[in-house]
Amino acid sequence: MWNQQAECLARRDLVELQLARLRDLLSYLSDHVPFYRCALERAQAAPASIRTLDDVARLPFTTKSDLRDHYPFDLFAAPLDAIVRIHASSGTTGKPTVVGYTRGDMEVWAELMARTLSAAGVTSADVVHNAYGYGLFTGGLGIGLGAETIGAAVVPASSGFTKRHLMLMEDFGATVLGCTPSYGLVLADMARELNIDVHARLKLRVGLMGAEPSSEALRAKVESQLGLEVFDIYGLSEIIGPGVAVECAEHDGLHLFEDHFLAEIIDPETGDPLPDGCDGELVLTTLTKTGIPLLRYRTRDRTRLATEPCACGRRLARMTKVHGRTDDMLIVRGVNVFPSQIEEALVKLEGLAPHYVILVDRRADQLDGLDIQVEAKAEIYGRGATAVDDLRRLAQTELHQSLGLRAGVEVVAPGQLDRCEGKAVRVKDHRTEAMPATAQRVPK
Ligand code: DLL
Repeated sequence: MWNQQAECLARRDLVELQLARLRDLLSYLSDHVPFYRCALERAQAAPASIRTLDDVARLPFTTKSDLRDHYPFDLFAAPLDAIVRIHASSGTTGKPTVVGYTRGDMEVWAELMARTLSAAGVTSADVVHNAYGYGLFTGGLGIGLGAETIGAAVVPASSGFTKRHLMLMEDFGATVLGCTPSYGLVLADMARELNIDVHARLKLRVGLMGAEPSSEALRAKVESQLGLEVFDIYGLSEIIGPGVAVECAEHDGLHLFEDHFLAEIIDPETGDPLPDGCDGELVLTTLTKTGIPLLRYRTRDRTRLATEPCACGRRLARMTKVHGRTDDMLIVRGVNVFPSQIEEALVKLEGLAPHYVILVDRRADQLDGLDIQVEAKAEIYGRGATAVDDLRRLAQTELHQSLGLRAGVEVVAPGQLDRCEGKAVRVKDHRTEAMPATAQRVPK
């Protein structure tokens, strides 16, 4: 264990620590973030009035749209000259959700990532091939930070170039692979296609795989094909990035780093807290962050919490694998995509009618496919194939720019797509059909 004292703290002591940190957080937010000062005043939630952790239910929630409404820096609690890193993830409009880290936050993140990697059995003797994207996404830099903190050798390979990953992993003797579970399968399939005997030529033993929901069936496949043990890692950029929760060798839920994050499960419809063991939406409060601390952040991820001690010795609560979302966010090839972003990109183009369908499926190469069918306006369609094809290419470029992801576009004749009575069914996600009900990827 990287930090035995924190991870094995008796629950009574942990609750006391969380309560003290929560009160400090409330004072800090009132002093530094006008948005929270007003929200806490409205809720009449002075720090001293928070006597037990149950009182957290009186505090206001924070949502992704609060971050969007305060784009880019208005929810930051620290001035820009104290911020040393900025990350972002996609929001429901073209504007991303932005987070800033102070030096202290980077230290906390390094510690939590070291704890994450240690829980998966990574040590300074390992070579960590990191195929998560480096950039605004927190995956690449976060995993890299943890590996360096532990003293492992990190290979910042970043995403893409599947064949090159296989070559580097073999040549550098990688023992740990970091990537999304779906990309793990892509690597395994590519190895098979190239006749690379993974078990003989690669030394992989641990997979750090998260950033998207995955089933136990997918885990088993990746484990047998790549010859490694998969550890599910969970996190979100708004809270810190990866480093929120991780599986230990027991693989009986993901340990949540509760000394830094206060977790609740709520009913997504009513917002009411639910008892341990109930399925609902995970809500997280950052207890130690100073750059952009968040109070009761609605993750929209569905899971359950258990607080019984784990056989590994950790006393931290465990969450079950995330098995869905309470909003319509899709995760396509590891990228968060909101249907509203697609609609916005399409309606910008004069020649298109506002009738479209979003199709998501798993292609033969195991990567997620994203295709959009959209109707042309009659006057454009009447101009013939070249005009329609020009429009298709324009739509493809617009979508690529807005989503940061390539999507196939088919421009169809006016009136060709089904019209729905009532709510339009815009998203057809065929990936869910191949998954057990407990591990659906989307709609989440
Ligand atoms: O995905 C952070 C991360 C990077 C986690 C690398 C693990 C590994 P975002 O891009 O902000 O951050 O996306 C966060 O992804 O709310 C979940 O819906 C989903 N997600 C993340 N990890 C898991 C997981 C990163 N292990 C959103 N299982 C979250 C299921 C996950 N869903």
